[in-house]
Amino acid sequence: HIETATGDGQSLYSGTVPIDSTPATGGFTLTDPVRGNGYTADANNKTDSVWCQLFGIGCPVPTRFTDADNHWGNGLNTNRATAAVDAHYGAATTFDYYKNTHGRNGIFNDGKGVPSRVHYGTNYVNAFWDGKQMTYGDGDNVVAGPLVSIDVAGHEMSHGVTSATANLTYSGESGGLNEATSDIFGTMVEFYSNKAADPGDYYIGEEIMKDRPALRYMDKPSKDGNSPDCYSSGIGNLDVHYSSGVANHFVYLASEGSGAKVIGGLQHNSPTCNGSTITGIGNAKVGKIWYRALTTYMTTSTTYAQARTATLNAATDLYGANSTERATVAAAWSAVSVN
Ligand code: ASN
Ligand code: ZN
Ligand code: CA
Repeated sequence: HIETATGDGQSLYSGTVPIDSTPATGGFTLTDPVRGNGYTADANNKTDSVWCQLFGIGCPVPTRFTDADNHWGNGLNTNRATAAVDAHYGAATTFDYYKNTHGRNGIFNDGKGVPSRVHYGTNYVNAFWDGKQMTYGDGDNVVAGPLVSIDVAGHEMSHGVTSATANLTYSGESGGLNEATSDIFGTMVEFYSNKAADPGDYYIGEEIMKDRPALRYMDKPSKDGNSPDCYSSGIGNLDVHYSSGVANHFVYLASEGSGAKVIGGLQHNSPTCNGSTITGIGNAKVGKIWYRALTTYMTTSTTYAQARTATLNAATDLYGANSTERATVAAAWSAVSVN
């Protein structure tokens, strides 16, 4: 039988969190037996060579964490296990969100957990999913701190879900929809986590950023200085992290409605592009609609116009053709100029 152990950890951004670990020499190791043995390891500030990235040759092997008493980290990044607590909790919470909300059994829907590695490189200001595993940099502490917040973890692992489902091509309009899907589910995972230290909001990366309030804003994407709030032709020529803005704005409006309110302690203020007023249906329903659209109707080449149709079809399936939910989806797309 598999012996399991329940510990806890002092995270960087989410306060004290439960940690599922496995007994090992010297105490316990960060392997999660509850979620398909996903594990978290230390990249020891090494980076992947081009040979490693292209051919998987000569890749550095991350070191496993061990802890004698199953109380991990101390809430400070000077303890190397602290970022690992956030990453391990992020992987577990993302796994639980997809399983309990959508009936999806892991990123690949095969019941398996995935590896995460922390402390990648030096002053590395990014986090990424490479098709198999999660990688987190420590940031430079000028632009950003360690990139292990719950919304970033959920964002990156959702790239794996997108690849395994619609597989939206990472350029043009489909690329914007791919990026938006990660912002949408990263945000849903943050709401699912529901921790006082990092409650749900529609900002992306508010915990990690040091030189601005957040990386992106779903209520009004143009707050980042680059993303459009409203659709226009040619949007597919933008960087995918900007063309995502219109779909993020759609999800905000459909969930929370237009106008101003404080959510998770942060000011949100969402204008519509057509002067309409929207009443939201809540993000639980919008998350269900987007997941069904992604997994049932979207393909590699889905455009914004086709995403409108995909979500309308999903809303009809889930709530009925004459439902308030479907009408709100239609109104929210129109409110971001996707008609
Ligand atoms: N953090 C970036 C992102 O997820 C890196 C990448 O994978 N493109 O958008
Ligand atoms: Zn992304
Ligand atoms: Ca957030």
